[in-house]
Parts: sequence; structure tokens; C-alpha cells
Amino acid sequence: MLENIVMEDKKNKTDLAAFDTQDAGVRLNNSVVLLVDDQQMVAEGIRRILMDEPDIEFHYCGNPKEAVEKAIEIKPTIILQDLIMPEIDGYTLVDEYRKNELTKNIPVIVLSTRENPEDKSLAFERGANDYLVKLPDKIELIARIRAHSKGYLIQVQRDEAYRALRDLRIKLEESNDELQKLTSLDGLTGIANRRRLDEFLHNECLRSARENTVLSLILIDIDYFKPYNDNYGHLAGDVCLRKVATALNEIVNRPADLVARYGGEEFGVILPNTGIEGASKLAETLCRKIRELAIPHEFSRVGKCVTISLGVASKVACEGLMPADLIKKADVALYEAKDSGRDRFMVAKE
Ligand code: GH3
Ligand code: MG
Ligand code: MG
Repeated sequence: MLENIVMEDKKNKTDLAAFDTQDAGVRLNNSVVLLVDDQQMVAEGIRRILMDEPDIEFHYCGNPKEAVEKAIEIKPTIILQDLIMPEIDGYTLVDEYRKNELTKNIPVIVLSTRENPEDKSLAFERGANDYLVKLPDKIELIARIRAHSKGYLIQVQRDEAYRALRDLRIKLEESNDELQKLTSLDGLTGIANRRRLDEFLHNECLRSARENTVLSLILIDIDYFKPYNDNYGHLAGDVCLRKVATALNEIVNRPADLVARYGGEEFGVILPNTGIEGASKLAETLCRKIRELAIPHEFSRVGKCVTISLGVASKVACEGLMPADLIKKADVALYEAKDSGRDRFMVAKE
């Protein structure tokens, strides 16, 4: 289990490391430009401006209808967008980029022939990130491409890192839940273990005192289990323990109840909100059902099959009653059941 978590953790670290060095336009110093403009002449002009820049990769789309598709394909870090084109205008395209999950955050520089404040203001209103007049000055264009690309890539990396972290946290929570379950289960029988029983009983005692409700505990011990082990062997003993545990767990089926392995061949059943009558009735059923499993036990002095003895204790846990008191009471009752012939239950005296 722990090994799995460590492995997962290593894998996630590797995933993050792989992300750090990822290519495909996600390198902080590289810009991938997509120019969308119906005029070949403009494309040629921009291509020449950018051709000496090794960190800038240039792509051109002359058909505005294919712009979004092209952007999804080449993953630009910046889009240079012409405004006036046949059929679709530049603003409509900006809307299209923003609507698409894969292109919505890509910065867009509008390339316009007009230089009046109204046009500039409209461009920003419609979602453009920047505005340049055609054909732009070389130094200005390159500087803006780099600045916008860098900002975009930082944002992409941050989003990715957040996502990886969130996934990691979810996996860790799942592993913790799994671990929590494992630490409260008994390895041999698969039912709750002593640790879980102690914790559960402690909480239920507190609740019982708080809410003034009655709480019952049944302690169970397999009769003549030592001769069973000695004669049939330890492995057969384990199989028998598993059968008894499974049966007890199946019979006690209220969600609020707990069945746990208390020790070697001893079990505990905690019954919140259950009085002595209900607990006695259940103890009787448990005793009968285990007898009816008819697990052969030639060496029992009670009969020819495996049986159990049970001690029942019940109490409103008003202040002062500790889990140990309830256990002690149930234990005394259990030994009375043993003393008076086994294969039966006894109720603790008040
Ligand atoms: P009683 O009717 O008085 O309860 O007699 P008993 O023989 O059941 O009681 P005792 O406490 O003397 O023996 C309990 C035996 O349970 C001892 C041990 O061999 C067996 N035991 C305890 N834990 C395990 C286990 O995990 N696996 C197996 N196979 N046996 C176990
Ligand atoms: Mg015992
Ligand atoms: Mg026993």
C-alpha cells in the first residue's frame, strides 16, 4: 500500500518534470505566431519581419473560415488578427476563439489599417488584447509578440501545474482513505479490528452521555477453540475464525452497529441506541446462528460443532461511564456464560 503511494508520488513528480521541459509551444522563450489575414501581401510582409527571429515560429492562415481549426492545430501563443476580411470580420473571429475551450485564452493582436481611438476602443471591447496598425514597426511587433506569448505561456504552465496539483491531492486523499480503512480492519477476518472497536466504543460512549441514550456491548468467545486448533491445525483454526466473523458480521446488519475482532477468538459487537432487551435478542440469534453453521468440532465438550458464549452489557452512559467499564461488565457476563455451560449468553447485572 505504502509502496503504491510512493510509486504514485514518484510518477506524479515525473509527470511534473516532464511538463517543465515540454516543447510544443509551451517553452517560455518561444513564440508561435498565427497570422489570420486574407491578403497574401500582408502575410509576406509579416513573414519577412519575423524571419530573422529564431525564437518566433510563423504560421499563416489566409482563409478566415479555417482560422479556429488552424489555431487548434498549431497551438499559437499569439494570434495576429486582421479585421476586414470577406465573409467573416475579425471581431467575429475573436468571439469564436473566446468561445472555444482550446483557444479561449490565446492573446489576440488586432491588425488594422485604421488608427482612430474609436476603432482601438472597439477592438479592446470586443476582446482583443492589443492593437497594431498595418504594417507595424518591426521592433514594436516583435516586442509585443514576445511579451504576449510569454504572459500566455506562464498562464498555461500555471494552469497545468494547478491541475497536476489538484490531481495529486485527489489521489492522496484516496490513498489516505484506503490507508484509513486498512488500519481499522483485521487482516485475518476482514472485519473491524480492536483499534477500530476501541475508537468506536469511545465515540459511542461520548454520544450516549451527550444524548442520554442507551448503549449495549456484546463480547463473544468461541468455545473450546484451543482443542479445535490443537486437533485440526492452525490453518483450519483460521478458516473457522473467518467463518464465524463473517457470519457475525452478516447477522448484525444495522448501519450504526459495529462487529469487530476483539482478540484471538474473541469478538465484540457494539449496539448504539439499543437496550438490554434488543441486545439479548441479538445475542440469542448470534448464538443460534453460529451453532447452525454446523462447523464440525469433535473435540468440543458442548456438542459436535463450533459454538460461542456471549456476555451482554447495557448502560446509559451518563457521565462517568467509561468504555472500560462496559467491557468489564460484558466480560464478567461472558465468563458466567462459560461457567454455566457455554453455547449461551448471559446478561451483566446492574
Ligand atoms: P473456552 O471455551 O474457555 O473459551 O476455551 P478456549 O479453548 O476457546 O480458550 P483459550 O483461551 O484457552 O484458547 C483460545 C485459543 O484460540 C488459543 C489459540 O490457539 C486460539 N487462537 C487465538 N488466536 C488465533 C488465531 O488467530 N488463529 C487461530 N487459528 N487460533 C487462534
Ligand atoms: Mg478466549
Ligand atoms: Mg474460547
